Amino acid sequence: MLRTIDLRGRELTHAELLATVPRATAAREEALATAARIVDDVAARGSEALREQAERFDGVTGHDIRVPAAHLDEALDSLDPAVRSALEQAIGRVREASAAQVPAPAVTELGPGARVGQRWQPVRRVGLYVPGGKAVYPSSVVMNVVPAQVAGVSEIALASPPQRDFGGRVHPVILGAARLLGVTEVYAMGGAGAIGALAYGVADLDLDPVDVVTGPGNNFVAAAKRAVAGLVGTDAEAGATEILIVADDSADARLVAADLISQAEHDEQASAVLVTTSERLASDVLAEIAPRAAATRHAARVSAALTGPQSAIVLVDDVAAATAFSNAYAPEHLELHLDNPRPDEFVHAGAVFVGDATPVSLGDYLAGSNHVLPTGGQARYSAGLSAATFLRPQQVIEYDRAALAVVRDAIVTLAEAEALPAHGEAITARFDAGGTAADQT
Ligand code: HSO
Ligand code: ZN
Repeated sequence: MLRTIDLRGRELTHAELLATVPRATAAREEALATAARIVDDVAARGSEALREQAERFDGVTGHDIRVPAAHLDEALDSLDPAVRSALEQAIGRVREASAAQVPAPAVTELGPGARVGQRWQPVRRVGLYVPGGKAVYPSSVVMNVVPAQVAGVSEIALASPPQRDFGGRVHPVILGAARLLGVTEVYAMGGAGAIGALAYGVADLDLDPVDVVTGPGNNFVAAAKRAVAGLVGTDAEAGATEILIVADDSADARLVAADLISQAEHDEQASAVLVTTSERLASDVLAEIAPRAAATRHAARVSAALTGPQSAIVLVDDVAAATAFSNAYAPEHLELHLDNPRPDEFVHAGAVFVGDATPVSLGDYLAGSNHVLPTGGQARYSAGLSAATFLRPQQVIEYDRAALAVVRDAIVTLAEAEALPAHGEAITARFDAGGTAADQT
């Protein structure tokens, strides 16, 4: 099932570690050219291209790309009450935790009359992508929409693939979740084409271009976000799921196996990695995982993910080596099953789940944290979706003349050092005889 990588007794440099961590990046690189072509086609031909793509990729024709309001209302009315209640609980918790992600405005006084303020401006219009291929993710509606609303975004457009089994409509639970959150601008479009449509807009659908595109998706969605980055803002790439578990001999093999399988269930490309100091745990997990994986509903997908080169059990000498491995890997999800967990030392991870009562599935739905997280090592430099994704820090500068006089000479000096004398003259003009500031120097 899972292959074993034995790093015991080996002192690896950071660069060697980076080369050793198992990853499934090849498919993503291959998707780049295809995704860019699909995005360009939508930019050039709009809804005509979207319809061709829906036929080709989703097996759907003649559907409403812009979801009529009546379909959203219908979906909300027919939501299973238990699902509605679970969604409401998730919404409440994510809303509460996201509120803490909005920084308070601040003003720094750099001297009398010299002020630099920071305020956090929401982007105006966003496009949120909710996948609907191998599985449908109403939970991702919550994870995308709530932080955007908390940030104060005024226009939200949501896209999700048309489903052949539902007459070309977006999956009804996704529609119901959107409507529950008050989102009414929804498009039945999927994959790279949907990302292109959100970024470039589609005139005959009345789809205005957005300022930021976010959301998880397959390799093509991730590649399409790369293709439109620059034209619009994007969140980190949240591709095939990763779980990395760091565990010592105190860990429960049954729980470790269950958690590895839970994320392998998403995709054949999903990565499930156990890094452990305990040979006993490694063999118990191996014994535990095979029957569990065989018995689960998506057994074939789980088995493909666990036997793929991206998944492994890694044996290390000590927790310090496990920490270094995890930081080099920068997993989307990190679980710590350690006698004495020190989460502060795991600095590169999309989200850290501490202790054996905190599985990734909790974060996927109800913890209050966000499940749209960076994959493919991007947690080294980027973060999961949050209210901050939709906010820009903006500086507001205000000096009075006396405060400007304090820094006048330094500005003129630097302007001359850069051979940009007009910069200095813009300062001294304020203090020239007859200038309004002359009396304040
Ligand atoms: N584990 C996925 C999110 C998800 N799981 C949605 C279930 N539904 C990526 O973080
Ligand atoms: Zn999941």
